[in-house]
Amino acid sequence: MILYQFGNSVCAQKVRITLAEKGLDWEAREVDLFKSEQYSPEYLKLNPKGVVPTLVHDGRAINESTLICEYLDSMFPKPELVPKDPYKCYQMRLWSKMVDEGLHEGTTEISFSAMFRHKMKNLTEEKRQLRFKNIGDPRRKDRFFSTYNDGPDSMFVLHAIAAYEKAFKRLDETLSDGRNWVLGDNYTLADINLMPYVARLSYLSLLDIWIEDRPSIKSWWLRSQDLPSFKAGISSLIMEDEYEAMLVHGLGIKNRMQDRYNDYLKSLR
Ligand SMILES: N[C@@H](CCC(=O)N[C@@H](CS)C(=O)NCC(=O)O)C(=O)O
Repeated sequence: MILYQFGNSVCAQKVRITLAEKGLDWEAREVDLFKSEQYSPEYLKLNPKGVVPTLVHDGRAINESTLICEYLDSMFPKPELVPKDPYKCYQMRLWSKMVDEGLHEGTTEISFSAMFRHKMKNLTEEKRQLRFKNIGDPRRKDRFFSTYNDGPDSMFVLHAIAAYEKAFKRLDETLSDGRNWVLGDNYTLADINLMPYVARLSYLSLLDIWIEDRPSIKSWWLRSQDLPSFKAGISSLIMEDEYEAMLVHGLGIKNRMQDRYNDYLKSLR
């Protein structure tokens, strides 16, 4: 089993947690996003969107991290991460959908505006333009451009703040009956899909903006970090300098993020 990934990328992290849960052996192939290796003709054959991760299993390429995790669960059913009960399975997929339809882009915008824009500034003009050009997706280009130019003032950062608020509000309500995990006593892909997106905010030191007054989420987050699969899939694979970079860059935008969050909450009243 081969996983095409890029070190600290959030959607590769959820696949790595799932692989660890299933106790599977796999081989990593790094696709350096800052060298635009994701747009090489060979990689585009495996992943036409030019994104990581891609899992190659039995000679077949499987795309989309959420679908990769579900695929792994169908292929290797133990331990069960997708509930058999159809209603619970539907609920699990609603959480995955929320991650894919809002949190994923939100994490990208926040990470770009905090730190990746600085990395992009160090690229040559030619390499930077190649990264912006990507595979001809104007939406993605607009988002990259806006967070590169405007950092935490980008309109897309506001979208990110709103997406996280919606997710944390729902998570808080869900956990308020004292359950340990999103769907009850056992963690499922609903939890695993969320973990990397909460981890990124935490490593950027921005998580408390949303969860300061949400103790149920704080407990869920502590439980998540304790899982051996979380350590194997995320925390033990991040290098010291990456932790340091996330902390420093996150702190650099924290005040502005807090102000924008407060303004957003006021706008809801
Ligand atoms: N929906 C896709 C999203 C994949 C995605 O956006 N991956 C990011 C890394 S987390 C990526 O490869 N970005 C390419 C880039 O930054 O150019 C999935 O879940 O697999």
